[in-house]
Amino acid sequence: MKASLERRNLVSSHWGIYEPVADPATGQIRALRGLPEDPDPSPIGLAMLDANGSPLRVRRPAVRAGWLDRETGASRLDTGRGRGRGREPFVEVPWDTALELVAAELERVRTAHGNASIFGGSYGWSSAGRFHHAQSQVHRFLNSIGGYVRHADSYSLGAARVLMPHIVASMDELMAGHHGWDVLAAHTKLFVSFGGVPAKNAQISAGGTARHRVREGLASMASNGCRFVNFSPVGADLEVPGAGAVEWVPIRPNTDTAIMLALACETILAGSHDEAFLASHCVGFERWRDYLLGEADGIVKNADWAAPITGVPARRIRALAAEMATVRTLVNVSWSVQRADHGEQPYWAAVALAAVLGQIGLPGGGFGAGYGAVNLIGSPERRFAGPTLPQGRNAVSEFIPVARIADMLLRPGETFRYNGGTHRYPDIRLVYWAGGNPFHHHQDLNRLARAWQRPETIVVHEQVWTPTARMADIVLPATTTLEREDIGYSTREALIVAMKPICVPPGEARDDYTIFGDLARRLGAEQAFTEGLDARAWLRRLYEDSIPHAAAAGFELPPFEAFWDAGALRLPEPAEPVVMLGAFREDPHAAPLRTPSGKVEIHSERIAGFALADCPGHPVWLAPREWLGAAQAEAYPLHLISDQPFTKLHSQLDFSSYSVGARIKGREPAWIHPEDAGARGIADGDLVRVFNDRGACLAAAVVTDRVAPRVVKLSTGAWWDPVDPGTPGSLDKHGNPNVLTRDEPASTLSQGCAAQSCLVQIERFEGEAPPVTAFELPTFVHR
Ligand SMILES: Nc1nc2c(c(=O)[nH]1)N[C@H]1C(S)=C(S)[C@@H](COP(=O)(O)OP(=O)(O)OC[C@H]3O[C@@H](n4cnc5c(=O)[nH]c(N)nc54)[C@H](O)[C@@H]3O)O[C@H]1N2
Ligand SMILES: Nc1nc2c(c(=O)[nH]1)N[C@H]1C(S)=C(S)[C@@H](COP(=O)(O)OP(=O)(O)OC[C@H]3O[C@@H](n4cnc5c(=O)[nH]c(N)nc54)[C@H](O)[C@@H]3O)O[C@H]1N2
Ligand SMILES: [Mo]
Repeated sequence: MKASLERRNLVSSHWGIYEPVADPATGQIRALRGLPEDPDPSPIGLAMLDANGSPLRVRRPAVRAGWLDRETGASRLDTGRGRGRGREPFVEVPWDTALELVAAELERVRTAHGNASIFGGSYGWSSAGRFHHAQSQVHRFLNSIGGYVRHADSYSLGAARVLMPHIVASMDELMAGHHGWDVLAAHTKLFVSFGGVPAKNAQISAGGTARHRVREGLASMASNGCRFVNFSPVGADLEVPGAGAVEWVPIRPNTDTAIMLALACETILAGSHDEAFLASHCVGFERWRDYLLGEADGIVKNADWAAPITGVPARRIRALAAEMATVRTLVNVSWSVQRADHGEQPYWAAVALAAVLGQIGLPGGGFGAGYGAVNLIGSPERRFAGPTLPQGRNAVSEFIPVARIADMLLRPGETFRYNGGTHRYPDIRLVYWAGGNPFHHHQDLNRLARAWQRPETIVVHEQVWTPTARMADIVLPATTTLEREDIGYSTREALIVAMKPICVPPGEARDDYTIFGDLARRLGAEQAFTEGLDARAWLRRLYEDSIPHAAAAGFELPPFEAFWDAGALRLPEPAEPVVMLGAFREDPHAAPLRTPSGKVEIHSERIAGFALADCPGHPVWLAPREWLGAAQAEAYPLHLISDQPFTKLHSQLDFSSYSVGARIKGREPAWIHPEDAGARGIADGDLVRVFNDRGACLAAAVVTDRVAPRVVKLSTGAWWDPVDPGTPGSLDKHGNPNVLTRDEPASTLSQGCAAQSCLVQIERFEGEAPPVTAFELPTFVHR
């Protein structure tokens, strides 16, 4: 079967694939529009074009004044070296000067301290395009000069990525393997979700969505008679057209595990568990059953036990358990529930509950891990990895779990546990970031700001003056996807796009590849990095290297020229519907899982062997350190949910008209329940101060009963905007929830991001509010 050429001119982005619209008179591109065949294009990407020419673009290489002085000997490296970050002005310098400075500094650091003193993790979403993917580029570059300290896992799925391979399958395998929406529509009668199926999140898929499927998928399930039960602190997480399709059960945040334990316990007490499936496809059921029935601790984990923990009435849990045992049921957990203290537990409990129901591997039954998290989940399209840039070999073995960056900077030499092993934090002298925004994404930003003072040098490639760029020593201006050639493709989508530039780079912005190529030459690694190829030659190489993978996926790709000339390629329709773990269900001996036993591990000998108090050998209820049941809830009686934003991808395009237009009084909206607002004299639209011991930010109240009482929802995405950057505890004027979140791991198993375990207080903001300055340029001085 052949992929078919389509003669089109398309723009690919994380928000989807768009068509540029040219002015008929001038031929100039003046707007973007959604793909005509996409039933639900995302409005976010439409703003990409106007944001491209923003005054916030980094136009020339810039160096922090204090860092330059240090270079010329005016200040010493070892005295308060990073204190000026985010405070001092920048000096713009010519490209040659900037490249000389960066190359010399890399050379000095690697010679004096070794490559294990360079942190190059560069976490973040970069941009669409398989070649100019900034994070891949920086990794390849640093590998070519001797390696760097990398990061493991992601903020998205820190706990799940470590846990799931031990008990069922890797997250990559599962993400590609979810039942297709067509399978759900045909078979699923009851869809029980923890954290919803947020269509707002499925606007996104890394690389370029051709068809946004979540709303149509949910609608076709509902019209086939599926009912939805959504345990969530936020009702808006699951919206399906049609009256009565969704039952929202408000739940106390971070208590999902208790509901799942109770559902399993009630199923077992009723004798409705699937003993045959548990015996043939699972190990460790008896150990878990004993725990659920309270054999050791005398506590039966039934519905009456779960009710006071979760705030969900016992009879609702019991009735649901009875229903789940009789109809084709899917248990879905959002990614957010594992981004919490003990985040492994709801994932393990969901798998174990699905095992008790005995529907794993049946069409439309079992468990799901993130329907709605990104458009990829539930895609019926072919499985093809697509063209990928080889990153080379990293000669440095040191790494950190991604969300431990502040710990690494603050505690060099100290040990940490990870996935059963013990490792040591390296001593970082130089931080290199391209394609991410840690001063948006990391928890407890005031703590990160302190940790960030420690390295000797921080280099950032950026398109715009983000908070992270402002906190750097050397900022190099990067191009955007609209300004360069690339190949756009998102896994499990049907279109591969030949991305052609539609804008001219502003100022002196350069491609990350060009920048790294120039640095590699200065450091004697040009051949290793570029292999003598220019960007176009790389596109051809990546494309041609993917031809055998396409063949393995059952289709043929045309020659590169034909693809490039036509502009787009459509992959053939998939051969068969995707049924998650169907082959394993059919024959667990012929298609075993890659777990130690080859089966679903309800109890894991391996994890039990790690002897971790915060992640024992089977799913358990462990109260989070910070939740509404904790002692701190007296001072901070509201649980903060910092979810993904509706109007942008993380911090990207925060300054766009679309994102700014959704602000209230220039601040990020904070959803609060009418009872909680009323008790505090807060009216809809009021400016509020959200605070705890770690920090405070301004936001604007949206008073709504779409959040549960005692829950505040403040989405991520606002560029951190402290009154006094660099001063711990400084008020953030814009509404970035990460000034409030805790910088503690989910557990010592995964060390995953646990942003969703966070308590706050909120009050009306009285008086004159300081203006938002996040979208002003930093100060520049001439030298
Ligand atoms: N528009 C948009 N879409 C995105 C992104 C974006 O930035 N913007 N980011 C993308 C990325 S990188 C990722 S990793 C995914 C993340 O996907 P998710 O992690 O699933 O997304 P969130 O929006 O953080 O959370 C989904 C919902 O879970 C609920 N929730 C939070 N805590 C709890 C809890 O303790 N229990 C229960 N039952 N529910 C809870 C919240 O109400 C929240 O609205 O989203 C992707 N999609
Ligand atoms: N409280 C809380 N915090 C969270 C989360 C949460 O749920 N709650 N979610 C977490 C999750 S799941 C994620 S994925 C992270 C998001 O992590 P972030 O790092 O915040 O993600 P982005 O905003 O996508 O950052 C990408 C940056 O790269 C830049 N960039 C884009 N393209 C290019 C390019 O071609 N070259 C260069 N040099 N730069 C480029 C963009 O301008 C942008 O600044 O946030 C995490 N933080
Ligand atoms: Mo993510």
